[in-house]
Amino acid sequence: MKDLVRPEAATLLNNEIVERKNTTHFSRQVMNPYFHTEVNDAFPNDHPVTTFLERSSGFIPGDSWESGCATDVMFRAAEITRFFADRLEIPKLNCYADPLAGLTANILDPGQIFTWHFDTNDFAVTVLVQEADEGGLFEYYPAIRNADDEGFERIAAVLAGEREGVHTLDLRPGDLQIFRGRRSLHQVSRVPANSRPRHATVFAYTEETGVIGRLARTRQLFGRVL
Ligand SMILES: O=C(O)CCC(=O)C(=O)O
Ligand SMILES: [Fe+2]
Repeated sequence: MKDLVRPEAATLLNNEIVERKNTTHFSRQVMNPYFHTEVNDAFPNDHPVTTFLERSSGFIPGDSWESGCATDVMFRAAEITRFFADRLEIPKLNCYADPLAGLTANILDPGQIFTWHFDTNDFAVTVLVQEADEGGLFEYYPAIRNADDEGFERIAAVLAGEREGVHTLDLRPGDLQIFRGRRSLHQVSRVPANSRPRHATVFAYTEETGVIGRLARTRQLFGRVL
């Protein structure tokens, strides 16, 4: 949704990121689209499970945002979650209850990339609040897998550089998107070394109440658990 967040509000969200940027947990690793980093001998070499690509971005964790700051208000406001639920055609949307992964900002500093992956939350809402000078593009292959078909061949092709089926969004500050990252392979392409950092606010939601992330994933992305 283009320009859903007004320019002055996008600036406010970005300022809240800048104020908390020192709490970002950056990690650099090679991982497969399922966030695994260990070789699995049960799969051949060119299989998505054994294809490891660089992720070098960072997250500002959920406990960096105090209740009542603009980012937190936007994440939790009943009017807004109602609006998202209507767009998704589901009865109700719950804030992802994970204290670190529920409300985050995704930071790509110069040189960084968030490679192809699937999310574990049901729905994510992102607002780009500071764009890179070039690169840092959100790219996705909609519904590349479903409950009956892991789509390994299609995924392997995208990981090898195939562009067919891949959509690229030309996001601008204030654009908001809702996506089902569990089924749609997606990435944020590399931000060049001489660019401004790319900042995106990320709101995670679930259909069930009280959902939290697994310990191993939490350690991997946030460097700690609560
Ligand atoms: O920064 C974005 O636009 C998307 C981030 C993302 O894919 C994620 O946090 O899982
Ligand atoms: Fe994602």
